[in-house]
Order: sequence, then structure tokens, then C-alpha cells
Amino acid sequence: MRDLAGEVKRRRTFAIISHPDAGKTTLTEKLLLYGGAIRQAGSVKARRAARHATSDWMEIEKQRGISVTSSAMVFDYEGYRVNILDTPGHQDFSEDTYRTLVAADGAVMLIDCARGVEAQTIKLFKVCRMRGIPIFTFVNKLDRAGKDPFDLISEIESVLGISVCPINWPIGTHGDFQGVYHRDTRQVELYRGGDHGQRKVDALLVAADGPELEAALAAGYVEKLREDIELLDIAGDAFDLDKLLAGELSPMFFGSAGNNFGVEPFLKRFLALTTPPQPRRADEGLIDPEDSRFSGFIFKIQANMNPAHRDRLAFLRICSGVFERNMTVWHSGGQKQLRLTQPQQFMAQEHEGVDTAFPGDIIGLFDPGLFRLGDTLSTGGQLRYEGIPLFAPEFFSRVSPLDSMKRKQFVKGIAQLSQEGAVQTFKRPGVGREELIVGVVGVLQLEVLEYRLKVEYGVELRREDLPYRYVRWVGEAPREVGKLRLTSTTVPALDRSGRDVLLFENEWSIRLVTENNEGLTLMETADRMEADEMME
Ligand SMILES: Nc1nc2c(ncn2[C@@H]2O[C@H](COP(=O)(O)OP(=O)(O)OP(=O)(O)O)[C@@H](O)[C@H]2O)c(=O)[nH]1
Ligand SMILES: [Mg+2]
Repeated sequence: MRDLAGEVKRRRTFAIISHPDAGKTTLTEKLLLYGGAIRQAGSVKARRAARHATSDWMEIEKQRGISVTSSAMVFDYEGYRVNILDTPGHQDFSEDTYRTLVAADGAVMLIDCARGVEAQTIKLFKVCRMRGIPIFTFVNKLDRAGKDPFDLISEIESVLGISVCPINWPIGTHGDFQGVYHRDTRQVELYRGGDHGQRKVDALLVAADGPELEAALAAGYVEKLREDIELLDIAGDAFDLDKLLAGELSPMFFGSAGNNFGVEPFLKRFLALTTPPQPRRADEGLIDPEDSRFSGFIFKIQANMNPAHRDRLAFLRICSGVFERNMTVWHSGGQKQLRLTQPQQFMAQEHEGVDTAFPGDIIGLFDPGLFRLGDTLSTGGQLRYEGIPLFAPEFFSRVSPLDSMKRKQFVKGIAQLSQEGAVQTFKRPGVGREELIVGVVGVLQLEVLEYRLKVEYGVELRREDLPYRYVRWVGEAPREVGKLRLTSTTVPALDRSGRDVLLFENEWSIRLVTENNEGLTLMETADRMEADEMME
């Protein structure tokens, strides 16, 4: 019998979130570097270098230097098994980020020291709050001149409404970063040299209270640090695990992911302060990770990660019990038993086979097209974890293949991307098979759609952008949708599962239609359905 309790205890599964460009992918890389999972880190926008960040594997991400999709990676560090989820910051891909947060037990929120709390960080922070997951703060890019750290604390507290507890403190914040002071050990960690973060950095540890500090650090810094320490000891919030777990307190760290400064001390303390997987809510109540029944859910589907194989992977977050290769599980989507062969774990695009996995782990399953987002897999009974809702898209385009001979590949590509959750498809009733409307949360997703159809399916897309900005699912309706009193710019359509929706150009129309049709309820999100009627 495997030591399930012991394996759960050493698991840490978390997502890195923030506004675009704060350094999530860079920090992910550096954590992998310290976990020994890579020997030399690639740089996201390395100038002449041929190496790219390990987690930004998609061609389009390499070209633009942004993340357009989340990625999951695993590494070991000092006895811990760490599953890390790098998420895209751009709001156009926030649907992916939201889904990924469902699979995480905690989040690390990155803040660019010069920019402070930015718009997208606020949104993502709120999602973490809603989900009740603990949030850690890493203030990044300390190698550059930034805001005063005390001002950053006030900004986080007032803008996000969360208390922060600095675990370490920066020395030199005007682009002259020297190192960090560790409040727990009262030691100063000073950094020297480095090779722009490709390899681990050398650090010198000195006691903050003794005479060695004066020898190692210029007098001005020593004096400033002593003042800061005094202020912190009076003003700062103390660490409190209950408050962290309740989402009321965020432990705060400072560093420079780009240079590896402060990365390892962050990792060490983060792993020690955060908790292993907790019980999760399913239809029959809370399921403990140590429950002997295996269970987990699918939160991400991604095709063509490796252009040479053209495979499709479903990402499973394990919630309870022991996963074993070739095990037979009940699949909530297909409503039947199925055997899980060839499970994989990830180092970005490289993956290796796994024989066993435990709660907190994220594994990839080869998917012949069986899985849908939100599906539960379990043994010992039919279990369902809470579904992952469909979010209302805000941009719509009518799409067709430029070359009508490519219709088959076109349908295949669109079906795939809609199952991944990247786009949603709609059709107007009675308009015929040729017309297809795709809806996305952000316009960059349309670019990704065009790009991926071309590269992965060999289809050039004809795209005609439509004026709609809102879609609402029809709940209760007083009469047939075709007979509702609509505004001249509102059109009825069907979603992928054949459910009635209305497409609106503005909020004003939504209001008017609601007023003119008593008893009509419109919904902003919908449950995911298993059926793909339109595409077949
Ligand atoms: N000066 C400095 N630059 C950094 C640091 N960390 C990351 N960067 C740079 O900031 C830019 C953005 O880094 P990424 O890691 O791609 O940021 P991201 O948060 O993953 O961005 P998205 O995924 O697109 O939201 C890159 O050019 C990095 O080289 C740092 O500590 N200091
Ligand atoms: Mg990124």
C-alpha cells in the first residue's frame, strides 16, 4: 500500500498570476531551474538566444514573447513535489486563467515593483478571493528602480483589500538591488554577479545584527535597512496561517526573477508556509484527498502541443486517492467506465510517462476526443466535481475557409479549438450549414484561432467581424425565441449544444428586450454540455 497521506502532505500545487509582463513565465522558469528540472533557463525575450522559456511552448508565444495559454509543470525540491501552473496575463486569455485557478490550491501574485497593482492583477485577485485560495505576493523586477516598498504595501492593502506580511525585505530599490533581508532568520542574503539569470546565482548570507554586515554592505544600505526593520517590526502584520487560508493575509516577498535574486528563498519559504491539497467540493460533499477512492477533474484540453505528434491531451487535476496507469475509472462526461493508458507529466512541451500520481498532481491523458472541460474521473462510485462554467464571449466573427475544399479540416479545427475552450461557436437557426459564428472573450483569441487553423490544420480563414458584444443564454422564455420582441440589432442564435442564445450589440438592447418580454430570463454564463451537435 502506498503512503497516500505522506504523498499528499508533500504536494504543493499553485498557479502564478498577474497583469501581463510582470514576469510569471520568467519566475516559472527560475523555479524549475532551482528545482533542478532544467539546467539552463531560456529567457522569454532573450535577444540573440535561441532558447525560449520552457513553458511558452506555442510557436505564437515564442514570436510575441507573451503567454497565450497556461502550462503545467512538475518538479521536486527538498522533499516537496511541486506542480506549478503558469498562466497568461493578457485579459483576452483570462478564460484559460480562470479555469487553471480551479485546478490550483494557491496562487502567487506577481507585482512589477515599478508598476504596482495593475488592472488585470485586480481582476485575477478577485477570482482567487471568490475561490477562497491563499495568495502569496512576489514583488518582481527589483533590479530596476521601483516604488518604495512601504508604499507598495499600502497600495496592495488599499487597492486589493488584503493585509500583507513581508517575509523578506529588499535592500536597494533604486535599480541598485543588493539582496534581501529575511525577517524569520534575521539574516541578509546578498547577491553577486550572475549571468543574467541563466544559472543559479551566488549568494552570501550574513547575520543582520552582527558586525559582518558592515563589512559586506555599504554603510548607507546598512543604516537604511536597520531603519526599515524597526518600522516593519512595529507596523507589519504578523504571519497567521488561518488568515492566509481565509484569503485575508498575503505573505510578501521581493526579488528579481530575471536575475534569480530572491527566487530560492522565496521558493523555500513559500513551500513551508503553504498547505498541501485540501478537501474539495463535489456533488456528494467534500472529498478528502486521502479518500481511498481516486478522483479528479479535467480543467484543460490542448491539441497539437507537439507538432510532430498532433496529439490531444486532457489535463487532469487529481483530487483524491491514488492514480495508477491503466486503471479503470468512471467518466462523468461519457457516463461510462474507461481505462487510462499512457498518462503523462510535464516539463512544458516535453513529457514523460507516469505510473502513479497523487492528489495535487496534474497529469495529461491522451485524449482521442472523449474528454470535455469539467469532466470528473473517479473510482468507487459516480462522482462529479463542480463544473467549470462557460463565460460569455464579447467578440464575434463569421468564419469560413477561404478555400471551400478545406471545409473538412476547417470543421475539425474549429471543433477542436472550441473543445479546448478557446472559442465558442454559434449558428443562426435556418441559415444553413455554411455560416458559423465564433465568439471569443478577447480579440487576440481570434488571432490565435487564425494562426492555429493555418499552422495546425492548413486552413486559411475568411473572417468577418460582427458588431455583437454580448451573448446571453435564454433561461425561461414566455414564448418561442423566434417570437420574442427583439430590437432591430438583436439576433437569436444557437450555441454549440443547440441552446437558445441572443446576440446583442449593446447593453441597452439587453435591457429593452428584458423589459419588452415579461418572464424572459437571460444568463451571462452557462453550464458546459457534453453534446457537440452543431459540429457533427
Ligand atoms: N528587469 C527585469 N525584467 C524581468 C524580470 N523578470 C522578467 N523580466 C522581463 O519581463 C518581460 C516579461 O516577462 P514574462 O516572464 O514573459 O512575463 P509574463 O508575466 O509571463 O507575461 P504574460 O505571460 O504575457 O502575461 C520579459 O522581457 C522578461 O525578460 C526581472 O526580474 N527584471
Ligand atoms: Mg507568461
